[in-house]
Amino acid sequence: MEESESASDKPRPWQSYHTVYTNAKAGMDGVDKEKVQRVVYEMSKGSKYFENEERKEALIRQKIEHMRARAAKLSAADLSHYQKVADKRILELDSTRDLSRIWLHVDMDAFYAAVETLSNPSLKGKPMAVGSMSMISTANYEARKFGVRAAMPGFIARELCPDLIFVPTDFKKYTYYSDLTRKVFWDYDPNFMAASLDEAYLDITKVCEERSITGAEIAEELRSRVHEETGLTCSVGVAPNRLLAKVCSDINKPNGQFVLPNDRMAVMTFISSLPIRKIGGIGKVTENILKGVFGISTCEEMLQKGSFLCALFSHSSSDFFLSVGLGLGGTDTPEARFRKSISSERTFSTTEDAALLYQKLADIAEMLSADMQKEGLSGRTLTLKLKTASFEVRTRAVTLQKYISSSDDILKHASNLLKAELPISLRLIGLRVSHFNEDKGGVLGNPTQKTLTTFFKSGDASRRTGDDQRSLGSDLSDLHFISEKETAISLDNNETCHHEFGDPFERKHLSDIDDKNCISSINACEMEKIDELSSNKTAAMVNTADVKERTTKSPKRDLSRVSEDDSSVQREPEDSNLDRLNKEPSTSGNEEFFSLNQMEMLFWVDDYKCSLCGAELPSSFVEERQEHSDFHLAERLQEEESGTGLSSLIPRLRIVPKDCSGSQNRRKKHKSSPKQGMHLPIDSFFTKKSSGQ
Ligand code: TTP
Ligand code: MG
Repeated sequence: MEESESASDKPRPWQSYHTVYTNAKAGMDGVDKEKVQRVVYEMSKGSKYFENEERKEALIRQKIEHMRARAAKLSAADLSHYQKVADKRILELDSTRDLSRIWLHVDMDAFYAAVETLSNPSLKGKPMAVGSMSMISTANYEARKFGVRAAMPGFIARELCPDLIFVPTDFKKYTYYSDLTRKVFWDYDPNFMAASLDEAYLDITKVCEERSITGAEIAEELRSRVHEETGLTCSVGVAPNRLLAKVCSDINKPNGQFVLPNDRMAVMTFISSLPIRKIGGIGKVTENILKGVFGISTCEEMLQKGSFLCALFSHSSSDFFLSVGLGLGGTDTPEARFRKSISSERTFSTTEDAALLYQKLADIAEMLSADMQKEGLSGRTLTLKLKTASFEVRTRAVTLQKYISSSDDILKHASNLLKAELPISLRLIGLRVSHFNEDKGGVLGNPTQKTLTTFFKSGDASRRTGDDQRSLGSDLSDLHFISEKETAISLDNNETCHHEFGDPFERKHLSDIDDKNCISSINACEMEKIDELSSNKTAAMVNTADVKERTTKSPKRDLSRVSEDDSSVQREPEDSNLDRLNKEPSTSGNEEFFSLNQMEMLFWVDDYKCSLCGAELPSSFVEERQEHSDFHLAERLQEEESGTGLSSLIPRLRIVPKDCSGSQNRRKKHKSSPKQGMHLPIDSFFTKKSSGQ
């Protein structure tokens, strides 16, 4: 009894040490969380990385105290006033609820790991991770049982799971499989929004209506089609908006689905007990602050604490929190004015009757023409999409001398395209017109560029971003359509599309508060600082865009201009954080900060590879990217301290041991950390690696 008491009295410092990789992912429910935290803590302890994490934690604690003090100062009259403000805002927000759309979020299961297992079936059933000793991209579900997960340094993962097999990343392979999945997504929503290589948002409202079929049935069908096409499994969430659909896709992972009906009560019940961290846009810092200051753990509590939220946060942040409490999220589809194409398609019972096929074509041409005329569009490229009885998808396109919009013109050229394919047995015909007449159609020459410029200049970044995002959504889907055979282009563009998702609150919230950027999130909580932060951020973004511009010269990149510009926005967290690190007064007074110039060296080559070490980290993994830049920050500090200084600023590819058996690394570990005994300080690992090059 005495013994157990003293054991439980022992300090457990690891309990308050959280990094992105101590946060559970799907498949980690039964994991001994405390053990993982302890291992991570002990292996990081004493390193600069660790110190940096602790510094961030200290800033959060400071922020929490500061906000608590501000909350305590609110008088009864203040609170009653803000309660009225909150009640009014809740009603207003609730009145914007749109239950008319059905959104589907699809996310591949253990994507990179599953692809690797497909090409090497001997990996099946064994714990494995894709990545290297310094960084893991993902782990399969067997490895997750040990607490191993994406973004975790590989040497920590091996400590948690000594039998872990490491497989190096092969991005081309993942791109190939991603493209196969996208062909399936396209069939359900040609304007689908790819959020990363392995995830996408689809508006399935139309397909459900046309086929008189439920969202659940579409989800089943889509999952089995993805499996047929790729041999991989995915999980799906169906909900009235994108924010909820994403939460839902994670519920029955792997190889499962969860449907939230388009019903207000169902949404409110669902959201009532949902932990806030499950919401995209609420990361570690926001979670800590909301919990620490207001005791908010579930989405419903956002509404209960509405008066405090309205009193202490900016409008956009409090709007975001309240809409989370109401289960609201983005439901809109790309706006026509930014469209680069317009399409119409029809699915029918398989037929090879040519007369019937021409009749279908005429109907579709009629519908398309009507839509185009409604929006005042005319275009020069006509694309015919056919899906054969055996589900093969073919596209045929023609670019004309003149712009067309009438059903007669559309039908004439579409018939020529179809004629060349006959005889054929089809189950779907689609027509798409692109290459719009800019004078007539109100479509900007380069909408993305213009809107991004506006974004940079704008003080009202959140609203503008919403517009940008929409423009990206439609541009990208268009390119995706055109480029069924041009994987690289389609990938680049779809890859960036994740900006689209989320409502304006979410975006604004992400840029202000999320823990992908500890420093900005802390400042963001102070309403008075928000504007200043936006302008810092803007400067950092422009700066990075320049860097990127200078480093991407290949002709192909021009085609993916959309993604380049956009990626500057994606890098915003790292850069703005680093920029701010430079400008923020240090809390301890004697901390070292890197100059922006130095940290500009860290950017994402082709939008997924770290310029400093070559680690592959897709842009949608905002938090993980933040962790990764912190990783380099700590590395720099370590090198500066040990005298290697600026040499580390030269971009290089980290040499990852081919043999991942770990013996070599273990030797290094012991050698490099004699005082630590069992522990491997992260920096020793870095130092060893650097010196080994
Ligand atoms: P996720 O969808 O987050 O993870 P996953 O598909 O491996 O597993 P699951 O969805 O079943 O939970 O990420 C998709 C891919 O993106 C992942 O396979 C590898 C890559 N990735 C990274 O490269 N680094 C990261 O930090 C993360 C989280 C993912
Ligand atoms: Mg996934």
